[in-house]
Amino acid sequence: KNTSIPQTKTFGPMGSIPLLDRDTPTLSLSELAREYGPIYRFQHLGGHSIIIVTGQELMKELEDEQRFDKSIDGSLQRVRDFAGDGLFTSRTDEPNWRKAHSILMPAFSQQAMKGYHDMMSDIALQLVQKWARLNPDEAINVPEDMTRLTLDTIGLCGFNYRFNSFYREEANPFIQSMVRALDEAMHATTRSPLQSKLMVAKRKQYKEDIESMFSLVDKIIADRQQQGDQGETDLLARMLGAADPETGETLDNENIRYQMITFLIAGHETTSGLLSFATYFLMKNPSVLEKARAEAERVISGDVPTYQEVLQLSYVRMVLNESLRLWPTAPAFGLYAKEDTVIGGQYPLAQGDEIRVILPELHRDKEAWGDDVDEFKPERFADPAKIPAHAYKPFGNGQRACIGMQFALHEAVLVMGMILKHFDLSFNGEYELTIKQTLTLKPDQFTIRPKLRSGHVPALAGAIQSTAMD
Ligand code: FDE
Repeated sequence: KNTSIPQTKTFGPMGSIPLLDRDTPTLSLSELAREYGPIYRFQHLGGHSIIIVTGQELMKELEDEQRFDKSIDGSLQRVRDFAGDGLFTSRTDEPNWRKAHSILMPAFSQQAMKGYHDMMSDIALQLVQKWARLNPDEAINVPEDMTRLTLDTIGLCGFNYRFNSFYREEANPFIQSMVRALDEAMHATTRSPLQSKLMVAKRKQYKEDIESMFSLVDKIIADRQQQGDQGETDLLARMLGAADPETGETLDNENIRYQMITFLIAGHETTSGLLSFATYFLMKNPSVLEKARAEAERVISGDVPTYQEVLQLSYVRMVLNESLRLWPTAPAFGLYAKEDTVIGGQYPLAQGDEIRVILPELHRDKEAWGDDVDEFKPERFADPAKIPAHAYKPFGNGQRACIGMQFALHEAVLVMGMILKHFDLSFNGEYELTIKQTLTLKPDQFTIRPKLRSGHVPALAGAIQSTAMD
């Protein structure tokens, strides 16, 4: 028997929008799930509605790719203004999705991480050396430094380009444009068309930001094409050279531009948020911190872990997994029904219905995780067979899941291992966790005082040596 889906309160033409905190819409949707349950209909502007899902039983059904596919609506549709038909923002039926997916999958395999390891170490050392050289009264803004790290890492591994963010006080101009454009893409969806028209200055800024992103990446592409193949093994080399095994075609320059912007967006905000939350959780949970540190000390022989040692940091990896459970930094993904169907044995969906899976709530489903859902317990991930897969989707689902997962985890384990080995961490005064949302989540205003544990500043010489011994 069919039941209708619970529906949120509405406010005339504004629909249910007034129920959202515009700066943290995903957190508001999480809270509404506590009121309306694991499935509810949220009324958007102009009679458009989306179905919010936050429970594992329903998620299990949404995994069926015969009936559901990734949807590109709302903010993602806006992000297409600058990420075009790149992997993240293309529909599954657009030719460039499958083409780029086949061409780029090998570049993100566990095996491929060997090729990025030294570049990742290079940037990780920049962070560690900065922290090692602080004066005793200086504090570090964690999300800011993690963003420097992750942006520089994807820049170097992706395009052999150095943003050199550790040499700048202000965020790199490219990042300023990107952050503003993402912020605009998020906020624009909760504005009426009239409100948007009135925001002339915002629109002008948005246009300029997009142009400046395009001009940076187009220049990198042009420079590389001019210079010719010099044996680079980065993503750009693969995009310029590799052909799709199915069609024999390569990616065109416009699509490469979109992929580069996509990797810069997807590869740095999400991973920097992950590292920031993980740092926070370690500091809040001293017994976890001690266990992770003991592992880092046992496993990492030099100043910088080798590729093999990163694979051995399994507890650190569990810490990151648990951090992604409580605060998945890409906090939601969208699907649509490909046909009329029923889910949960009772909720009818019409073809084209839009669904949004809200991860912070899904990851707190008590039926899946137990009553201690709000506690930080990396041990939940000790046995892969015991992870409730339908209630854990920090990297999305199915064929449209994150292509950068191994990349993000290798980078994050490497850096966390080094931080654990080399620093004692303390909060810079009182800190109460608050969440900042752009399209991704991060801890807001989170500052710490790292203190070098030995008198010795970790050095690149150690890194080269330890890699050579591998
Ligand atoms: C994707 C992704 C996802 C899905 C989304 C949807 O569905 O909408 C998710 C959830 C994610 N991703 C998440 C994440 C987290 C982290 C830390 C990350 N992520 C990282 C990264 C890095 C890189 C490079 C990346 N990432 C990338 C990416 C891409 C390209 C994508 C799309 C795919 C397809 O094909 O679709 C993603 N990522 Fe991520």
